[in-house]
Amino acid sequence: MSPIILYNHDASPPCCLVRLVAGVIGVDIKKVDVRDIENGMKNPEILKKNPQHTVPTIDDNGLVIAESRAIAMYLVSKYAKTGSLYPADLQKRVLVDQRLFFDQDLYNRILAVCAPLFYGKPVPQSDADKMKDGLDTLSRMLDGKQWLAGDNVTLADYAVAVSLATLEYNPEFAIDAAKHPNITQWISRLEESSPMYREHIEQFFETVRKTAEEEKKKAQQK
Ligand SMILES: N[C@@H](CCC(=O)N[C@@H](CS)C(=O)NCC(=O)O)C(=O)O
Repeated sequence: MSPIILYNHDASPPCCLVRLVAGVIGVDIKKVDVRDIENGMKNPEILKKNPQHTVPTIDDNGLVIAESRAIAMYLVSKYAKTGSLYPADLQKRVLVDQRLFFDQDLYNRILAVCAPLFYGKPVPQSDADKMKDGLDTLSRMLDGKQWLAGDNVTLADYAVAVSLATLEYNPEFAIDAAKHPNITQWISRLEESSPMYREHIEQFFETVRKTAEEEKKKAQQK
């Protein structure tokens, strides 16, 4: 058995989710860093593997999977020692699934307030409003709850936390603890839940800050 290959970019939030989950469950991955994120996944050989030409993509001994949340579900289902991150019980699992689908939408809203930075453009008010509406929804989901789906940390918590970490690209939209205490308290709980989580998320924050600075400079030079 060869190690699992991860087509990766360190500044990519969905890649961060895969690295984080692999780290927490203790599965070895071999990173293949795709430096040019726009073009690097577009050669014919890679396109045959992943027509979406996105990172993250994994290749587990010939089984190729794209989409970070699908990869995370697969890794936990196949390699985790316990099922708590993605429970086998259908009634518990569907709650995690629901939040993971919610996260895809939330991530797109977050991306819409971060991506303009790469082009030196302002954030349209409608996108800012949609993102804030997403945070309000998340805050309601966490009302009176420790975790997003059930009584313990699940993939849903990790996925949404990584989406929120993406806001570091545009700190103007950082979570306001006074407005969203449910969210900031839940983030603190996650940080306390596992040293591996903390390690990955801190590394990601650092990479994002560095990348955001570089992109800002590039946009100013255009
Ligand atoms: N929904 C996908 C999104 C993946 C995605 O958009 N990845 C970006 C990098 S963060 C990418 O590969 N962009 C290059 C492209 O789309 O060609 C996931 O969660 O894996």
